[in-house]
Order: sequence, then structure tokens, then C-alpha cells
Amino acid sequence: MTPDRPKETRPPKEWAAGVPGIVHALGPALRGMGPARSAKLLLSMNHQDGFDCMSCAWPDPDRRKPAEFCENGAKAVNWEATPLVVDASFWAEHPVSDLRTRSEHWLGQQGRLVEPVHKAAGSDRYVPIGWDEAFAILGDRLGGLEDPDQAAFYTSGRASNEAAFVYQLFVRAFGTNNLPDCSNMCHESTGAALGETIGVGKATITYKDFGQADLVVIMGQNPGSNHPRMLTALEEAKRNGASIVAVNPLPEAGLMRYKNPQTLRGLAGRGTQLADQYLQIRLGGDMALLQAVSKRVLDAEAAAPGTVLDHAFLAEHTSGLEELTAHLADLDEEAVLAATGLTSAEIDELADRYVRAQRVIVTWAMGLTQHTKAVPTIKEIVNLLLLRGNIGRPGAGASPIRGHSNVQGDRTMGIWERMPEPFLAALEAEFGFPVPRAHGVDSVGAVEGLAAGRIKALVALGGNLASAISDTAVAEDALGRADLTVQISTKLNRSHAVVGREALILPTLGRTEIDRQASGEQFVSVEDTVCAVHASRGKVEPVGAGLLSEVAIVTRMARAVLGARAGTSSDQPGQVDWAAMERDYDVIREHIARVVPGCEDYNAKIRRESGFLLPHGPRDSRTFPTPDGLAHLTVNELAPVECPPGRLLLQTIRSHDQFNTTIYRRDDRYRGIKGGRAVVLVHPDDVTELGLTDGATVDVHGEYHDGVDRVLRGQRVVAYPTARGCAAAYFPEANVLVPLGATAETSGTPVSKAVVVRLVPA
Ligand SMILES: Nc1nc2c(c(=O)[nH]1)N[C@H]1C(S)=C(S)[C@@H](COP(=O)(O)OP(=O)(O)OC[C@H]3O[C@@H](n4cnc5c(=O)[nH]c(N)nc54)[C@H](O)[C@@H]3O)O[C@H]1N2
Ligand SMILES: Nc1nc2c(c(=O)[nH]1)N[C@H]1C(S)=C(S)[C@@H](COP(=O)(O)OP(=O)(O)OC[C@H]3O[C@@H](n4cnc5c(=O)[nH]c(N)nc54)[C@H](O)[C@@H]3O)O[C@H]1N2
Ligand code: SF4
Ligand SMILES: [Mo]
Repeated sequence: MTPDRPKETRPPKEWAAGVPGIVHALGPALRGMGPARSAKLLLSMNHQDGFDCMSCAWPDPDRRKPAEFCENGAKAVNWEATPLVVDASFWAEHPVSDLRTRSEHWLGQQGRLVEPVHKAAGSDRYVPIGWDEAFAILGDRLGGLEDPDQAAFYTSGRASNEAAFVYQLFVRAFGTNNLPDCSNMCHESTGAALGETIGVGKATITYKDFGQADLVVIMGQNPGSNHPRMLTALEEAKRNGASIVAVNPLPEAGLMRYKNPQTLRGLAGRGTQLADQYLQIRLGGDMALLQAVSKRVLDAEAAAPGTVLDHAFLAEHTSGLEELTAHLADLDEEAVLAATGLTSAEIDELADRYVRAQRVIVTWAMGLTQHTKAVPTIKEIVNLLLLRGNIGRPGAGASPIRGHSNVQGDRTMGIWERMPEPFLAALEAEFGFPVPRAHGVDSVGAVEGLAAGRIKALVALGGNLASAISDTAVAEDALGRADLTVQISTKLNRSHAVVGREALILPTLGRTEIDRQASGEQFVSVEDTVCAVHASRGKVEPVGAGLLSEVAIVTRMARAVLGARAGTSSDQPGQVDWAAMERDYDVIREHIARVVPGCEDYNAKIRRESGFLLPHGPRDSRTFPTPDGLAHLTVNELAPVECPPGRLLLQTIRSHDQFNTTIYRRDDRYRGIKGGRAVVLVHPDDVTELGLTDGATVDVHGEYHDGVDRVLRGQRVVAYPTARGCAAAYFPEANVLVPLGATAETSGTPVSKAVVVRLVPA
């Protein structure tokens, strides 16, 4: 594919949202869906009787405004609810080899998938087939595998709780824990770090804590584009007196200034200045920064004993203070300054803000999770928070901000290759079949398994693994080796073009659409990033008469594949009544209530006006479900990323106009990039130092010294105010630069945010 270079670029914007935001939000929606359909959808979005925004996992406030959506939520709705469909003639005109030459942007623009299609082994074409035939193929091929571990079942984070629960149930009844998911590439490092230190891998705050905080530190996150309504919560925090610190190599528009489109001030004025302090950190420098701040906190305590640390909390609820204190005593300030690119005075200021604040929230996203040292870095956030008791009280806590709208719920429902034993035991007790215990493969493991021939079939409940995973060439080769690949999707993407010898596409209903089953209209449920669970109901007619819901597809697949083991009555031990679950999702929720901790009375609680909050020991009662019942301060060795002279550290980021691998437009509005995505953002002084010019074309070579030359070709150099020595290019295109084996310690997340690169004029 030829690189998609923009013709021109402009200086980045210093503020986010505001009037252009809302106009951008409504413009495409009105054009794409027609006024009646779009008004109905946008006004019911994120409302109690409406559907949950399918874009990000940001929570809803308890008191909702008439329009509870943002520009990017509107884009997601527009993208899904388009009346445009891929018709039967499309498949004859576009063989798989043709689809492989198309961009993600083009594939996503072809409209909604409305009928199952099948590509036979040896054929280059998808051919429309009936649902019965599709399930028969699935039954034959998956049922025919010698070993259940020869199949892997991927999930993207848009699946509802109900779909996720029946999916993992099917996979485990089939006999494997091979349940890789997008979370492996996303917040896995968060789950690992929080799980180990405080016993729960989820945020320790709720929505209203933002309004009660004195200090909010936003690390490695771009809320203006990726969680836009978080800016409303931050604005409220500021109004209540909080200060905000942004830690980011890029001065992201949303972190600097915000114009709230839903208030008069936001419409007319200059908006709110958000960040009181901006720390332009070098990529991968956060662990050093956090250690340096904690050291300053400990030094302040040593200078005035009894006045800085929360001794009562530390004594009652934590372990490891002495070890941490001893370790940080030797922290090398020079190494910190080199790793962070910051000055001692800047770090002093942050430490001072931290010590003065009574209630501190730290939020983070991919800028922290996608590094080799991601897990210890997040453990350092926990260290810092614990020192002053900033977990388990109002206005304070650890706040990972999750990505996909239901990625957290999918995990709660059992989508994980290594679910803990109590969950597996509860599943076994509920359904009476032997649940496998051996850990399955994660996303990287699935691709490795396909490459080695150990895995022969890949089923994907949504998502776009081919494009989302690292090392594109290796991943595409691996997927091509599969005997069978199956995509359950709403729209086309690269994973429908990079397929196994035999391939199926099963089209499904989106969240905006009314889901009718034999017992009547159904609703589903989802969990946001702060553990709030609520219902989501589709509002418009499905775009195609033949579409099945995800629950229907999964339960029918289960019946086809499990064959004799899939009975019709739940009275018989070892039998699962798949048909009953498809007929009425309340039946699924009854099972969830008995299997998933915190979901007792699920059917009743989910019908409450605002849903319910899942229990969370550290948040609710400072109860830490670790083996010793304590929160753990940990000692982590500093190991900054090395970047040789003449090289840059490159991160892969999202533009304002994409959702992961879905490209809405070839723009990045806040960053001033228009009409193309083949760019590499470089500090102006580095541009000069490397002998390049703004606007030059370069090839970007990844440097791993493993004998493979990984190259992202033909990028336009954009002189951009990023941190010195750092660069940025867009995900997913830049995935060609990240080796499959480059993963974060313990979590296995691909290291997408610190690639050593060399720019070579093209
Ligand atoms: N519109 C829209 N919304 C989305 C998505 C989308 O693609 N589009 N994706 C969804 C998903 S799945 C996710 S996971 C989230 C992602 O949300 P984000 O994590 O905000 O997404 P990224 O674009 O990866 O941005 C990473 C941010 O971290 C900064 N950063 C990178 N490396 C470092 C570092 O070493 N240190 C520090 N301190 N900062 C760093 C980058 O400059 C950037 O601002 O958004 C979700 N919401
Ligand atoms: N280099 C680099 N790589 C990354 C990242 C990065 O920052 N840098 N980020 C990582 C992160 S955080 C994530 S989460 C992953 C994302 O990985 P994925 O979740 O696999 O990718 P998406 O692009 O979100 O998947 C989009 C596709 O989902 C399908 N879809 C949309 N809605 C629905 C629905 O309602 N039902 C079903 N069944 N299908 C639907 C559509 O076909 C659409 O094309 O990528 C990861 N990869
Ligand atoms: S903040 Fe996220 S969930 Fe909320 S409307 Fe915007 S995109 Fe949707
Ligand atoms: Mo994500």
C-alpha cells in the first residue's frame, strides 16, 4: 500500500472540544444516518433507557444531561448505524486478494455486513451462505480438531456482558482457556500491577471522586481524543478547587485547555485552562519520575517526622514501607533527570503539590501500559498513593482509564486466558461440566501458536487482531497459516482480508440496534472503567433482516460445535441450555448471578435506574484481597530505555479521527494533520540535528538488532512540540515496527510506546 502522506500540516491546537467539537459531532451523524435516525440515537445515548456508547469506557455521571455524548461517541454511532450495507455483489467484485490491497479506511467505509459469507480452502472469494450452513461448517471444523487447544477464541472489548459470558462458557465447554483478548494489548499491565499490589485490577474510584479531589495527575493518556467526556469531569474538579497535572511527551490539546460544548461558557468563552502543571516527560520516563516524587515525599517526612505520611493507614493496611524507603534513599537523581528529561525543580513542584493535597487521583492509559517496564511503573503509582493513604477514601485513588466500552466487563465475565480458580470452580459447579484449568494463550501467544502450527483455528468475537497486534508481517503470515479463521463482525477490516485457508464472516447486530428474540426485545449490560454496570438497549431497526445478535451467534455456534454435549434442558447435569439463553437473556443473567462475584441478583440490580456498582474491597472498605490482606509497597529496579545517539524513541498513538484500527477520517484535527496518516512527529531541534527538514519524506527503521529490518516507509516528517529525543507515528500502521516478542514484563503487552528508530531520508 502506498504511504498516505498528508499534503499539509498545521500547528497543533491548544484546546479541545468546544463549538467545533459539537459541530464535528453532529455533522457526520446527520449526513450519514439522516436526521430522524441520528436524533433518536444521539439523544438516547448513555441514557437509562438508551444504549451505552460503544466507543470508550468512560463512565456516565449519576445526573445526566439531555445530550450525554461527545464528538467521538457520535462518530462511533455514525460509523455503526450507517444504513449503507455490503451487498451480495460486493463479494464477487472483491476477491480476498483485492481486499488485502485496501486500507482500513476504505474497508470500514464499505458499510455494514449483513449476511454470512464463506471462503472455501483454495478459493480467493467469499460467497454468501445461509446461517445453517455457516454453523454446520463451524460444527464440522471446530468439532473435528484433535485437541481443543488447537483453537483460540479472541474477543474485542465491545462485546456485552451477556455475549462475553456465553462465549467464555462455550469456549470452556469446548475444552480450552485459549481466550486471548484486546486487553492483552491494552490494560493488561494495569491488571497485573494492581492485582499484585492491592488485590483488585480495577480503578479504586467512582465518577464522583473526580469532583472531590484536590489533585488529579493524568499520566500517559490523551483524554481530549480518547475519553472526551473526561474533560467535563476534570473541569468540574477544577471548579471545586482541584489542581491538575499532565505528564505526557505530547502537549495534547485536551490536557491544556477545554471548552465544554454543553455550557454557555464553553460555547462562548476561552474555556477552562486544565493543566496547572505540564511535565513534558521523555517516553518511558514515568517510573523514574514516580520514584523521584516518592523519594521527595519520604525526605519530607524524614525532615518533619509524623507530618507527611499517613502512618495510621500504612501501619494497619500495608507492608513494605521500610524496604521502599531504603531503596529510594539511593535513588540517583542524575539517572532520573536523564530518564525523564525533566528538571529537579519540575519534580519538586509535583512532589510539593502531592504533599499539599489531601485527596489525590492518578489516572493513566496506554502511555504507561505499553512499555517493557509498564508493570513496575504502575506499581510505583500505587507506592506513591499508599504513602499518604490515597486509596479507599473520597476524592482519592488509582484510576486506570480503560479503552473499549466493555473491555472491563468482558474480563469480569470470564474473558481471560488465566481466570482465577474460584471463577472456574463456580462455573463448573453451575454447569456441571469439567472446566479446563491450564492457562490458555494471550494475544501474542495466539499469533505465536498460529505461526508454529500449534493453533489451527481462530475465532474472533469482534476486533481486528491482524491489525491491532504487533509485528504486522509476522502476524499476517501466522494468520494465513490457520486452517480456519472466523470473524464475528459489524464491518469489514484487515482481519477479513488476512485469513486462514478457509474463512467465515458472521455479521452481527450493533449496540444501536433493537435485539429481538423469541421472548421479546432484549437488552444487554456493560461495565465501565469505574466498575459501574448498567443496561444498554438498542433503539433503531437492524440494518439487515438476517442479522443475528452476538448472543445468538455464540449460542448457536455452541450447539453446532458441542453437538451431543449441548442438551436442551438445564436440569441435566453437564448440559447447558443454550437455546434458553438465546431466547431470553435473563436466563444468561441468572447464571451470571450465580457465577460472577458481585453479580448476585443481577436481573434485579441491572433494572435499577442507574444500574449498580460492583463491589471493590480497597475502594469500599480498605480491604485488600491479597494473600496477606495488605496492600503492598514494592521495590522496583529502575531500568530506563536506552536510546543511542542519532536515534529517536518512537511511540504509536491514536489520531483524533480513528477508533483503534477503525479510521473515520484521514485527519488528526487537534494535532493539525489533515488528509493523510503517514507522518512521524519529531521535535523541531531533533529534525535539525538529524539533518532533516519539516515536510521531508523518511523511512522509519525499528532497531532491535535481531537481524530483521522492520521499516515503516514514506512518512512525512512533521516538526512537532513533542519531548526531545521522542517521536510519534500512528497505530495501527506503525505496528510493522514492533517485534512480536517485544512485550512488557509479566503482562505480555506489546511494547508499542518506546521503539528505538532511525529516520532515513527516502
Ligand atoms: N476516539 C477514540 N477513543 C478511544 C480509542 C480510539 O482509538 N479513538 N481507543 C480506545 C482504547 S481501546 C484505548 S486503550 C484508549 C487509549 O487511550 P490513550 O491511552 O489516551 O491512547 P493513545 O493514543 O495510545 O495515547 C497515549 C497517550 O500517552 C502518551 N504517552 C505515550 N508514551 C508515554 C510515556 O512513556 N509516558 C507518558 N507519561 N505518556 C506517554 C501519548 O503522548 C498519548 O497522549 O482510548 C479508547 N478510546
Ligand atoms: N502499535 C499499537 N498497537 C496497538 C495499540 C497501540 O496503542 N499501538 N493499542 C492496542 C489496544 S489498547 C487495543 S484495545 C487493541 C484493539 O484491538 P481490537 O479490539 O482487536 O481492534 P478494534 O480496531 O477496536 O476492532 C474494530 C473492529 O471490531 C468490529 N466491531 C465493531 N463493533 C462491533 C460489535 O458491536 N460487535 C462485533 N462483533 N464486532 C464489532 C468491527 O469489525 C471493527 O472493524 O489494539 C492494540 N494495538
Ligand atoms: S466519552 Fe467515551 S463513552 Fe462517553 S460519549 Fe464520548 S466516546 Fe462515548
Ligand atoms: Mo485498548
